[in-house]
Amino acid sequence: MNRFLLYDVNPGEGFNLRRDVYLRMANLVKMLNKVQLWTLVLPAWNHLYHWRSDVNQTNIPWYTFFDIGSLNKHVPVIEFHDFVKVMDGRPIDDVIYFQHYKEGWGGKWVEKMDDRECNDNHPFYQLEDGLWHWYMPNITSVRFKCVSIQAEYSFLKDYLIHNLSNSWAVMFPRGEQVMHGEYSEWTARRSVRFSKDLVSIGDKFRSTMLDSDDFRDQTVMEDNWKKMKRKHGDALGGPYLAAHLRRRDFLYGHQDKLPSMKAAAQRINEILDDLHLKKVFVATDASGEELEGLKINIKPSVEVYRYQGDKNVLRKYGDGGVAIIDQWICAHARYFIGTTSSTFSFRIHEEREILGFRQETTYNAFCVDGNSACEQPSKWKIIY
Ligand code: GFB
Repeated sequence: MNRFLLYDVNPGEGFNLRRDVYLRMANLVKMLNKVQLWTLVLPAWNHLYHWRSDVNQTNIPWYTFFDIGSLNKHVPVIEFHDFVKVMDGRPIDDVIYFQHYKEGWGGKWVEKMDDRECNDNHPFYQLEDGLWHWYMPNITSVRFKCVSIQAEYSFLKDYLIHNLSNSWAVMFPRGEQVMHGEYSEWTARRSVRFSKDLVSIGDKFRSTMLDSDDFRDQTVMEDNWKKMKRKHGDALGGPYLAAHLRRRDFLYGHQDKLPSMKAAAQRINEILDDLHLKKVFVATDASGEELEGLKINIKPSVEVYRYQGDKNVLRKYGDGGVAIIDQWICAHARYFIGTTSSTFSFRIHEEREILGFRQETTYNAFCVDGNSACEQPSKWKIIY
């Protein structure tokens, strides 16, 4: 029997943490497949808090953003809309709603999970048909329960194989509640490649605006990620500096870590001088007006670029697609500097690690004004 694992993430979480939760679930499915045949159902992308463009951004399949063939080389995956066809009206068996222990962690890390009363309001409700329903159309469940958990994803392997042995499909709506685990996350991470369409839009921007192409930049990739192994220093990068400047809600949540636009421009000027570069690519969620505050403080001899998808790109790939194109361009720069604590910047670090950049050119972050020696991002060395 082919069994299916569905998952989702707390609706408030952003795109790049969701990508991280995918790694945990994919690795769980990897472990399960050593014992039984399991397929991971990719949750359709629905309107996220940060996606503000005036285009329809609901029920977006993963192939819009990622290369499904590459994901499938790590574990069997299926798009949500294809799973709905497989279901053919049949309910799934179990929805397990993970939550914290209400009483806290208890000071000592032990892996555990227990059936508990639900802590929060959740979107699941039982109707007269006896089935559990929620915001996903066309999908119901026979059983629902809340489970308090503190564990790595590997802890769930035995639970799924033994405790839920009769379930053909199980859903974890709060996948972010389980932690990373024993498998090398890098294998799963390497399997998450961007869709060829988005890569090609990013490459076109690199070549027309930034004099950047894979051959000269030493960033040619193998078609099959399993065959790609790079050492630090193999990649050179295009002749531009890339900066990720996270603004908007970060200005409130992380104001102690964010530079003013003036300070960011000063730092950009310094790096450009050091590296003798004349172009800077800025990825940001800042408003146009805020970005002007940066530009006026960058040396006049420097060309400043930002990628903003035209209407067609936005309609087809949404804000998620534009963000990926930004990340792709940042990943190919000679030098990258990002925003402390932003998962958007973290995903760029990983992309550059896969491409084989020297770590000094990747793990850099802007400092808050007045503290030029702030803590820099920790280095996550690729392991093959
Ligand atoms: O990706 P994300 O989870 O990263 O959320 P953080 C930030 C979102 O803002 C991205 C947009 O997914 C994009 O939609 N965004 C940010 C950008 N920077 C850029 C950029 O340079 N270019 C483009 N095109 N879009 C966390 C959130 O954000 O911040 C949490 O996940 C919470 O929900 C926390 O809001 C404060 O880790 O930066």
